[in-house]
Amino acid sequence: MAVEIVRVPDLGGADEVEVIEIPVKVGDQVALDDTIVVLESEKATMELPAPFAGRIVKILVTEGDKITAEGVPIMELEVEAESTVAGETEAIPSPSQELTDPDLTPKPESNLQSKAETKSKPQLVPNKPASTPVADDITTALSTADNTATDVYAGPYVRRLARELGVDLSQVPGSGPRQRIIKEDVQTFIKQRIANPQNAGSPGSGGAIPSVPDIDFTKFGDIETQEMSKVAKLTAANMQRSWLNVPHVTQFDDADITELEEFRQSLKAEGERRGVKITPVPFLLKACALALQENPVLNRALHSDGQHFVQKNYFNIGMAVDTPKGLMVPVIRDVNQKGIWELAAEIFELADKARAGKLTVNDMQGGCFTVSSLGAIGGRGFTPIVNTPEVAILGVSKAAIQPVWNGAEFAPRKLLPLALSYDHRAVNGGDGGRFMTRLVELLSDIRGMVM
Ligand code: CAO
Repeated sequence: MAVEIVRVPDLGGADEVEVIEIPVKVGDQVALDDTIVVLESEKATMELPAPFAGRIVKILVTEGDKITAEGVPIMELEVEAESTVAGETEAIPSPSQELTDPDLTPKPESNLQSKAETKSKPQLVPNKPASTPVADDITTALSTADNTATDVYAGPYVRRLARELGVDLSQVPGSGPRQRIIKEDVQTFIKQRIANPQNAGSPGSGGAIPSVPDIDFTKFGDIETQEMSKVAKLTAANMQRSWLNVPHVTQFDDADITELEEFRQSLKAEGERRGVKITPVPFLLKACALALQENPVLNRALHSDGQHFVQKNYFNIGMAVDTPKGLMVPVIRDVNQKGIWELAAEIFELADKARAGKLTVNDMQGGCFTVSSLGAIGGRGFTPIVNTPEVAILGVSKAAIQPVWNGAEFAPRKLLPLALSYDHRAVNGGDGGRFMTRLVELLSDIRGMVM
């Protein structure tokens, strides 16, 4: 037995690589070519294979370590003497072999990567996300994780594992840095599927979804096939995931915004001076944040273990923006702490950035709740789809003046139609009703927003 040091191989031209995954632990027995470490540069991922079979006795790096030069020792492996190849590794002789086995004499300059190299050299393979995390390049539209089969963020090791186990990675939430799917995520996913076979989608379980047949539309007329944008693909994947996973309930109400509108009109001149456009949306965001504070049930997420809720004590709200490339949802942070002018300016800035395709991943992360306003476009109501892992979303339609009975007569009032969709696993009708009632109250009498 000898202990060999595994070192970082040629970095393939990268200035720095990060240790992003260590799929083994001390004591594990590994076979030749088993992946022992996954390294990631700005643009690529590299799996480091075990250069020989053996037992891991020490791991010298941790996830997140940055490595800037080849040759850095990363692991010690205890191997059968005959399974090593002279000159390929640095060997630490075990006490019993120290002076007897010339092949195991320490060779400080040797590089363990070379045996694997002669078989199959670990290579940097194109990786996601790209170095500049701009929404268009990366994988974010409605939610921050792109789990479509071709665009999931996972290394080759995890992809192979998923393939072997028959796991569709687009269904697996990533818990690694930047939502990277790691080995443990695949394992947890399988455990959950075993524990809840009804989720598995097998035909007998009632979970299977019949596919929509392909139709040759040319039989009926002229057609053209258009490439979907990345954002459109992501939106489609995220919508389907939410639609299939979330038991949706939508409830409706109208807020009387007559006074809010008068107040808003009175702010227009000052808005012009400040260079800020005041629309109903900042009032909506503010009212939602306050209603969320008072009804925290809507400000939580379901834990993937099926046993816990994750209660969020911050109030970040996503705002759906209609852009030429598709639907984007930038997030406005700490809405409860911001004033209307500040919110209006931020909405304007983020909506502009979204339309210019310049949102970063950071701009779209961390939402607790989403507001989707079609008020400027029109329509009397719609049922929004929850932006998972959030548990509720507010759909806002176009305000219109309508006759409202005030006890003595019908008076013309401006009513804003609201639709609240929520995940019934996390939010009960009572919670939804209380939230909506409070929201309507706040919008109908904005003095409540400053009290
Ligand atoms: N009822 C009536 N009028 C409304 C309104 C409402 N609910 N909401 C906004 N308006 C008015 C505004 O007041 C503004 O009019 P004035 O200039 O006279 O004040 C006008 O409509 C245009 O507003 P806007 O679009 O410039 O700004 P906004 O703050 O209303 O909306 C944003 C910003 C980003 C939400 C919006 O531009 C947008 O992209 N909406 C679409 C969201 C979407 O696609 N949702 C669906 C998602 S599911 O597919």
